[in-house]
Amino acid sequence: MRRIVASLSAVLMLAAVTAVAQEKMKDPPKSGHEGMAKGGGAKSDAAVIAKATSAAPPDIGRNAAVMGTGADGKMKELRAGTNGWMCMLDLAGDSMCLDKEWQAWGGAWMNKKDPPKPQTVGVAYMLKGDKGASNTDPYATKPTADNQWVVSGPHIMLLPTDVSQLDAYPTDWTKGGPWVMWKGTPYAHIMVPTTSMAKSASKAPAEKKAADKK
Ligand SMILES: [Cu+2]
Repeated sequence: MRRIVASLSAVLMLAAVTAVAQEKMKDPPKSGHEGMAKGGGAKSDAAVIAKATSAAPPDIGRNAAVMGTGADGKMKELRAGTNGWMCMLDLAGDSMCLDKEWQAWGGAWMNKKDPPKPQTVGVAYMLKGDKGASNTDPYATKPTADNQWVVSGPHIMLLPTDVSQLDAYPTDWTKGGPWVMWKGTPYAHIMVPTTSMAKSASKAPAEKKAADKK
C-alpha cells in the first residue's frame, strides 16, 4: 500500500508524503488493506516501527520513514526516514515498505482515485507476507465464493509504468511465480513471491478449478 512523488530532496519529499497521507487519511474507506496501522494501534510506537520495518531488507527498513496511527485516528509519522522508503502496518496488521511510486499508489487507493502513472517501476516489500486479499477486488475485506481470496507468503510487489507490462504474467497465483493482482482495475500490480506459495495460497482461480480437479 498500501504513496506520492516529488523531485525534492528525500527529506522534503517524505514530509510531503506524510502531509498528503495525513490529509488523505481523514476519511479512510472501510476496507482492509488500506486502513493503515489500525492493526498496530494498540502497540507502542517502537513496536509498530519494528514490525513495519521488518517488511523490508534491514538496510532499507532501518532508514525508512514509518507511518502509524495517532490517538486521534489520523496518520502520523512515527519516525522520519532518510532513504525515500515508507513502512507501515495495514488494517490487518501486515507490514509493508513502499517506495515513492507505491506511496502515491496507496494514497490513490485509499481514496478510491486513479493512481498517478508511475515514473519508474514501483517496488514494495512485504517480506512477512499478508493475512489475505482478494485477487480481483481491491476493496474486499474477506473471502467470498468468487473473489479469489489469496493469502500470500513473503513477497515483493511491482508497479508497472504501463499496464501492458502486466500482460506477460498470469493472474493465477498458484504456480509459484509472479502473478497479477487486481488486473483490470487501476490498482493492478505484479506480486512476486519470494518463497513457496504452496501452503499460503488458497483455492486456485475459478477458471482453473475444473481443469485442475483430480
Ligand atoms: Cu502485498
